[in-house]
Amino acid sequence: MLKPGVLHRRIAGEILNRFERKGLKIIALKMLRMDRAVVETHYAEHTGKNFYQELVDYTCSGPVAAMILEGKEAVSTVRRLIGPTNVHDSQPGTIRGDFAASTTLNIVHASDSKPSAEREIALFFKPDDICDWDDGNKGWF
Ligand code: 3AN
Repeated sequence: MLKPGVLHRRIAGEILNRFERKGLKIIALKMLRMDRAVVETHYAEHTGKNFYQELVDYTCSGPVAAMILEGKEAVSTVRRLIGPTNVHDSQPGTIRGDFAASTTLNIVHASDSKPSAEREIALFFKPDDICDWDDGNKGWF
């Protein structure tokens, strides 16, 4: 999920491009504004931490772009492309390493396991929103 800062900064294409050129396949994509209650549930594990309020406010501050990316080892591949949560550990070349200076405002969210991906996909998408397509590239990526 591209958080509001990405849309504000007009870098959505740049970030999508990184997933695409790696060979991940976009099978669903939508823009929406996240409901505050949903965001609070989503980040429930961080309730009470000193960055929680800023995190929730940021995530609700404008539109987000949610997507489903498909590919071999997609969860770990995406996590490597975005870089670690702490932006000071994020290497140049990763999305957070290149575009985020604040860990709380670290501009993207990515599921950290297959079960969390399944739960989060259900939060954003209906089955009809998912467009499974085959370009016949035979795994050349
Ligand atoms: P990730 O987004 O890398 O999966 P989570 O799920 O642990 O990391 O944290 C959710 C979000 O909470 C992060 N994307 C970041 O915005 C914020 N966050 C997590 N840990 C910290 C921290 N120690 N200091 C500031 N913000 C944090």
